Amino acid sequence: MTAPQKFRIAAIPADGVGTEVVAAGRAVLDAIEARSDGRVAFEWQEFDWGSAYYAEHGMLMPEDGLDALREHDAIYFGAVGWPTVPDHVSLWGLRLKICQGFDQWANIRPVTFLPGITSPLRKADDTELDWVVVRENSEGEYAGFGGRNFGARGDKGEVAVQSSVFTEVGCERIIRFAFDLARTRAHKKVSSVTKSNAQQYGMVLWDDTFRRVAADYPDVETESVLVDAMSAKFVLHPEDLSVVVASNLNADILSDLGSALAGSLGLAASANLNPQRHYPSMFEPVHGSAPDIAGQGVCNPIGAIGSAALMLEHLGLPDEAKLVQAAIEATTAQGVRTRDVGGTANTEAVTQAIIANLG
Ligand code: GGG
Repeated sequence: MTAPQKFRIAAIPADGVGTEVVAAGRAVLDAIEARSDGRVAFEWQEFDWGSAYYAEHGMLMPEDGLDALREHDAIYFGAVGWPTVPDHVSLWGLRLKICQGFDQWANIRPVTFLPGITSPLRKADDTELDWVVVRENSEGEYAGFGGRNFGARGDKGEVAVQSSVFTEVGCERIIRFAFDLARTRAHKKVSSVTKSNAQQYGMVLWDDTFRRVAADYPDVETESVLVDAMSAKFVLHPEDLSVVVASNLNADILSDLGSALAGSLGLAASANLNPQRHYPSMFEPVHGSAPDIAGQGVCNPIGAIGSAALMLEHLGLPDEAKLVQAAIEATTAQGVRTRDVGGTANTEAVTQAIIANLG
């Protein structure tokens, strides 16, 4: 027997339901390893970073945390955010620190209908929807530039400035990424989303770059749409979309809308990619830590398990990725569903059904 292909995975469950869904994803990957007849092995290292770590150490992850992650082949993340820590502190202290520290500039968020799941957009199991929201993940509204100053707090004299940063390099790389992705799909179309009528510098640079890059892809249909109009289009003409590329904030909002239209935020998977592979990429469900249901064992594990499938694809295991995706679809088709998508099954039951459906 040949030696197994080993993959070093860093697991960061972090906060709330993050611990539950990472455990679910790991169980599915353990099952993939077990059925590989020794061909594939995942070497896990789990990090206890997040809001509980902050309570003890005053930071969400250690100063040298990125060094600890650097040697891994991928990072499997849960969710960050807990009521004891201000949301901007936890987000910037962990998720964004990793995304920006490892230049994971492409955040891929597929939005599809799963069998048996209905939604505000899908009343019956007879329509299809297949989009990928491509989120610029390194700059834009999340550049982190700004400050609060002037006037003592309490006298209403304070001023806050939050600047967006759009670089031509940053715009071009994510737009090219979207076009390259569109070329691999049946519906070869890229919709670019900005609010460039109001954001007259950075988002006009984005639009100009989009037009310039589009000229290199004459085989791909294009459109440039303002974010308000795109929100309406998501609801009214979903069949007209394929790849949707947008800035950090706009894409975050649109992908939540997309996953709600597909049935639940709990279904949405994502990959934070460093496409040059200089650093590890990170895979996580789109949803947050959901403190209202954390610890009850009822959250939907499909977003996290779908993210594990994206990780398998990234690691060069496309057959295993397809197997996991097919097992998710078989499970929802059987009606084994958590309560956010109208079912009664708990997290464990859905996870075990997916494992059983791996065959
Ligand atoms: N698993 C995703 C997650 O933990 N998200 C937390 C969050 O607040 N994200 C906001 C953002 O990344 O824009």
